[in-house]
Amino acid sequence: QPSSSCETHHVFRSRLPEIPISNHLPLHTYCFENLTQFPDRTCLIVGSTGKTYSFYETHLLSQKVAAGLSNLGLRKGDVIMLLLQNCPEFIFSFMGASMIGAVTTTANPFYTASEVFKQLNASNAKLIITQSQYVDKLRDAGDNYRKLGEDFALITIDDPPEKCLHFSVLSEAKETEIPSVSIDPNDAVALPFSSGTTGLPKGVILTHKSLITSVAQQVDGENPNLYLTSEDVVLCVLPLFHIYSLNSVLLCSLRAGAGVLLMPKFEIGVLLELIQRHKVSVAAVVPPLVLALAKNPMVEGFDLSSIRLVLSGAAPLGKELEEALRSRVPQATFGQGYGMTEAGPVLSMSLGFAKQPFPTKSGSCGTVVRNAELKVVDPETGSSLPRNQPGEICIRGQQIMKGYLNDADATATTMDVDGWLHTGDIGYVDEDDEVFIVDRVKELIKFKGFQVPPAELEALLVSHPSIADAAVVPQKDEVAGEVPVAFVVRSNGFELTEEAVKEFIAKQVVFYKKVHRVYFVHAIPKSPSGKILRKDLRAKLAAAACT
Ligand code: 4UW
Repeated sequence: QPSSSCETHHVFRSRLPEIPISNHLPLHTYCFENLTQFPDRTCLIVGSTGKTYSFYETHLLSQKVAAGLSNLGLRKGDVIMLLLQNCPEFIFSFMGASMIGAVTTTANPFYTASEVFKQLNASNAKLIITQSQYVDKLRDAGDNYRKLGEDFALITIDDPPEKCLHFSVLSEAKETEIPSVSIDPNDAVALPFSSGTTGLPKGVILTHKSLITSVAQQVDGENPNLYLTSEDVVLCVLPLFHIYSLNSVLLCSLRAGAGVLLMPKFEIGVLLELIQRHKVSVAAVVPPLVLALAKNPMVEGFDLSSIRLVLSGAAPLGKELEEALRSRVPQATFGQGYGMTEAGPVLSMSLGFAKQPFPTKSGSCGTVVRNAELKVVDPETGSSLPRNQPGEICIRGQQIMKGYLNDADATATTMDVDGWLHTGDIGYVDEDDEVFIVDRVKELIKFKGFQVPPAELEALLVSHPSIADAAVVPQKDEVAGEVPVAFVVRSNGFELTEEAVKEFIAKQVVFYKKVHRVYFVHAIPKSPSGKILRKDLRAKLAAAACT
């Protein structure tokens, strides 16, 4: 497309035609819009008990929870936090909150107290829905944090400990008591946290419009990019608190009428048994799960012939692993999706999953979703690049976030004035419109697809009295993909061991943010403006690995 200047703009689009998207609706209305076509179909299967909920029941329970939340005083715009492993209550709460115009922030139940409270404070959540085993850590926050009973209430889905309510206060409310609220498409509905391209975790404002657009880009239209039907059973073992599972597994399945098999955690034996028993047809996975399915000898003992699609994403996947998986489940179509929380989250998805599929190449992360634009820019000049030239991937469309919560600066550095979201990923688009990711220029470290923000670990490290300065960078790891390692400058005259540093961090963070190695150095390399030269440190690691 020629532009007003002499410069050429290279913008890539889907091979699928644009479609009309009902993103004027509230998210729950859109997701349950086709309900009358399959009210009695199984919507949710609880893997551990075999209990099921039909689409009708799932909708009704979501309505009851909506009324219950309202009875507790929650109003439009208020935030609730879900601190849950995958379970049906997660779905009823998320959809119920949407029905009263409330916003859900999701967090990892394995977070330490300080990690939970940082998010609780930043999101201003008034209610946490969790499991009793996580309550103890929420009782005594430090003075800087919100207080149970005063600032926020706790509901548990199992036997409530002292000062907690049971989930039945929500699920046994009368669905007729839902207040009528008017919801604007630009109102927030979900508030996942992500560190984006730099800094600490921030609330990512996803609106009704963004999430509907993203789901529609995947499962709507005559030839959906991700073809799901009411005959499908979709594996939900990836945590719903992460946007990948929330959007591409849960919301897409609700919209398309597919059943969702809920597993609270990953255990290979249980997983294989459940795939066989419930005839899972669509498996949404991350690279470490691909590794397990491709390499674990237990797989041979199970019938996985029901699987027709395997979708991987959230971290890079090696070609060799992809090939190994293909030979284990030869009948299945394998492909990747590429997502980023801020992008709503899907940027690209394999067209091998379409109703009328396209051929795809190994290593590809799919093709940009429909009703969106993708460009690849030269990080130095900012100009867009043609096919097969790697640069920073940018995306534009109605699915992307509204912005970061209370952080105009971070929003402005991530989304430019023309509406392009800059991902911090380096990749290219080939002659068949397939996207390949080759590097990551942002700080973010990904451990098995989980976000590890270096800035968070650096802040903890320099809070140690014997540490003068610190930097955290990724080191390649065969199982996790990447692990965080630290470069540490000791304060003058202090003895400090690697073990002591590791332990200091380990007790403050969730397991995947633990520092795996500590390298003591005399100074952290920095640019004249004081920015850590992470590239230099990564190069140092790579060089050390070769010697
Ligand atoms: N290859 C290489 C990939 C890939 C990747 C992501 O935690 P976040 O913010 O978000 C995600 C979301 C993933 C996702 C969502 C919905 C979906 O359908 C899907 O397809 C399977 C995936 O991970 O981390 C964002 C960062 O994670 C990296 C990349 O650096 C991105 O900016 N990443 N997917 N296929 N890297």
